[in-house]
Amino acid sequence: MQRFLFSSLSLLALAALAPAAFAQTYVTNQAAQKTTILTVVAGSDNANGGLNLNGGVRGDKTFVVPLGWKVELRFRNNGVAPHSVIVLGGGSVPASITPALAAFPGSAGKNLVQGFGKTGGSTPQDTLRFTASKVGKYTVACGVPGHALSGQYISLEVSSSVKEASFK
Ligand SMILES: [Cu+2]
Repeated sequence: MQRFLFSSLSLLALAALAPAAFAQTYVTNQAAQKTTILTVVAGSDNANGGLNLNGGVRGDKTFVVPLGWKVELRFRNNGVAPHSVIVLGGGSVPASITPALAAFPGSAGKNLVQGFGKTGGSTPQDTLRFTASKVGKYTVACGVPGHALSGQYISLEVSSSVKEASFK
């Protein structure tokens, strides 16, 4: 009986810990430095046939970043198709995505059109550094032709009313 109780309690403890322990972390804040590290994983799961960023499709997930913070956006591709990343202005997604459409200096990734191939690891394949210098709604998109139009984009909001960055 004692053993059964112990096992049951252990399972309960594990169940309680599991969501926190295994949830993917897409945001790391360094508030003292007014810096946030955002992770963007293309094809993180099978949503939209893999045409997603962090599982988000057509702007249904959003990073919120405090106005004036420095952003380090770490990108990697977990999907089968090649993918890339750029932070664009808000509004409708353009058919042709070029570095000139970057919303902030430094917010265009490399290999925009050809993309990066799948990586098995967690090391970023591309790192974007920019300052969230203007309040507004922006789009984080894949630059490979057709991908954003097919829904491979999420949202990024720069806000003057939040104290740290988040993803939801
Ligand atoms: Cu893509």
